[in-house]
Amino acid sequence: MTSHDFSDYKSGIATLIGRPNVGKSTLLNAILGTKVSIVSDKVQTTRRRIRGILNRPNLQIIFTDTPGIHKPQSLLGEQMNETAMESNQDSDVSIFVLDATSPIGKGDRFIAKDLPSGTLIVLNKIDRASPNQILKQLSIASEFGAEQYFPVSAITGQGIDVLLEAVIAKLPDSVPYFPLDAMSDVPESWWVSELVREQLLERTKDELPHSIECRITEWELPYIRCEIIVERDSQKPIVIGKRGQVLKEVGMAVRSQLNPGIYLELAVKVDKNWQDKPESLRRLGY
Ligand SMILES: Nc1nc2c(ncn2[C@@H]2O[C@H](COP(=O)(O)OP(=O)(O)O)[C@@H](O)[C@H]2O)c(=O)[nH]1
Ligand SMILES: [Mg+2]
Repeated sequence: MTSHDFSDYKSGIATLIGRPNVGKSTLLNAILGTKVSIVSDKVQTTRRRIRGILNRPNLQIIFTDTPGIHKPQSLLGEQMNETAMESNQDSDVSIFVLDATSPIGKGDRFIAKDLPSGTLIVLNKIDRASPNQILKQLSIASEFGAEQYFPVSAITGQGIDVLLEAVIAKLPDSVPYFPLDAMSDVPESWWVSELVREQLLERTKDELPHSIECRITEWELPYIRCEIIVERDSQKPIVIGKRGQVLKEVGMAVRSQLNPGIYLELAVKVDKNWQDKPESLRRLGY
């Protein structure tokens, strides 16, 4: 970095905040053009703060994806809300994401109460909303008194460039926070455990997605061992599947996203009510 001239450089943190499932993680991936945060149709997929880094000549934006703010039903849930609120207050640009396809309600208003000034409001999923619906949602959102409003689709990419220009306009003059070739602050081993969890979310339903956590217990490349933790004995066979079918599919789907030659072992373990046990949360790194 010593050879760089950072006299005309901008860098800052932009935080994505919003209810679960409005598309924050999908939007982050769309902005960066690469997958840094896992996505699912289940709420509360994102449990920790994840940073994705956008590098352009003369600027670096550190986008922060946060867990969706929700009514907490466990100690983990409470911690997730705190993480999200705190990172939003600490950022240079606050981006509040709303869903064009579902009613703006109590959950959104709860978050809107604490928005920093200068917040940008994004109305996502416009690919699935009619022009009338988009206008209606925007007019409801106008009560939040944001500085600017951006209808976008994280899936089709519509509106993303305009949003990005607005974020750039708000960046302070600063040297970069991260190396110029960094894409995210997520350690590789944690990323692999997230990919495992993403595949499991896709294959489970009801309350099971919330009960699942994954952690890497061995990392001796090309050998990786990932433990899948569930909350009840009865959940174990569902995650394993008939004759191990679910685990087999999960393993294949994850390996296809990793460097060739990786050997991934998956093991399922029960830790009763891990979401409410401080020592379990600590062990899992929350
Ligand atoms: N149609 C449509 N679906 C979207 C869009 N953005 C996200 N989704 C879907 O909404 C669901 C939740 O997305 P996710 O990014 O995990 O939401 P998060 O909880 O806010 O991070 C997933 O099924 C996404 O595929 C969008 O722009 N259009
Ligand atoms: Mg998410």
